[in-house]
Amino acid sequence: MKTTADKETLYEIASAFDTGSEAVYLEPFGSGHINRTFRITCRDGRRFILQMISKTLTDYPDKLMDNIVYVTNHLRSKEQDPRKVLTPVFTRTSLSLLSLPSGSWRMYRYVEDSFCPEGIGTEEEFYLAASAFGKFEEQLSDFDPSLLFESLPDFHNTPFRFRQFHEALNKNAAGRKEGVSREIEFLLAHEEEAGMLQRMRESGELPVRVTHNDTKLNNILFDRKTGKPLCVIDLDTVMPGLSLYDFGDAIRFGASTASEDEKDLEKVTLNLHRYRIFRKGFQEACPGLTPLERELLPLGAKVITTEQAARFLTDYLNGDRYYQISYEEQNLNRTRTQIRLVQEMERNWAAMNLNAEL
Ligand code: ADP
Ligand code: GN1
Ligand code: MG
Repeated sequence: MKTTADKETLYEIASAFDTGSEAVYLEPFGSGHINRTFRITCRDGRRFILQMISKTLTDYPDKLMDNIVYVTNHLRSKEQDPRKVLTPVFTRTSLSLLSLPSGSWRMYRYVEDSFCPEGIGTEEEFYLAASAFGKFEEQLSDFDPSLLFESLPDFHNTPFRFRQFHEALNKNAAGRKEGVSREIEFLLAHEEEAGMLQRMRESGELPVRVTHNDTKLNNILFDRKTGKPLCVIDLDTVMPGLSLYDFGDAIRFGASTASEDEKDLEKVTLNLHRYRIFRKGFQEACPGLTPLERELLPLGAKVITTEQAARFLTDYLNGDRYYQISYEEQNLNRTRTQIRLVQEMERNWAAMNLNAEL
């Protein structure tokens, strides 16, 4: 939002939605890597989130919004408190998505008196996040996953992510391949193991469920007054998937001792205590997990972290086309932290697999 003209356009976009009164204030909001998010304040004081869905995300933003409407309707049938379910706001012509040449826009009710924990959050917040993501899955366990459109096909299909990585290596579009041979070697050595979950999904050993697929802590809104989770947000990736993806991605992000783009790799390790409390919270909130799913939770963390390293390196090799970056080597730094985290998981593998005290 650089110029006044941009701002005027944004107000026009906001006015297409059924907000009840006119938007009088608008500001960029949040710190996601993919979408552009704004917070709108209307004349009557009510606030909303206006988001442009990134063009890199999907060719079918309308179907993605259908998914979000189905899922939030289902959750709302199980929750009395409106602050506990993300609520889409429709356009004045009753559409969940506004398609414009600038992109695809949507709106949500802003959840007042809420916050997203900073970074990885406190231990308490991380434990509560496990309950919230677990409850989200549990509440959707009676929703038929096949009713959802696979809006981001192969999102956590790790062999597919590795195929994209191989393509990026072959093209070497940004001429960066030569500088990252150690990272490439690490990923190639882990490719076989990283494909295990997808193979077990295909063979039917692991059940396909409705999953969130992007379980970073900042995708949960907490209540500012009580400190308890209110609702799960960022539902773009809600699709048929594996529980192990949701568990694994949360560990990847929230049990690391350093930020995703930390340059000093000595700071990156796995906080086993945080790993255990998240595992405890997730298992408690998801009583329907099968014995095999429970057993493979550590592998979920390792696979998703390896996959994320491959995704970041792919984007680096392609010239930073997918993840927003704020400096030149950010995707490489992100790759390196993920690789270090996988190594730290390997070092702590026995402890990660010990489920005795849970
Ligand atoms: P991204 O895909 O870019 O991460 P999110 O949907 O997670 O986008 O939104 C970005 C940020 O905006 C969130 O981390 C949160 O701080 C804020 N946010 C999103 N939706 C709401 C909402 N309904 N109420 C309050 N804050 C919200
Ligand atoms: C993206 O949008 P955000 O920042 O919550 C990405 C996730 C990655 C994450 C890495 C739709 O999440 O898959 O794990 O960055 N989301 C999408 O930080 O690709
Ligand atoms: Mg987000």
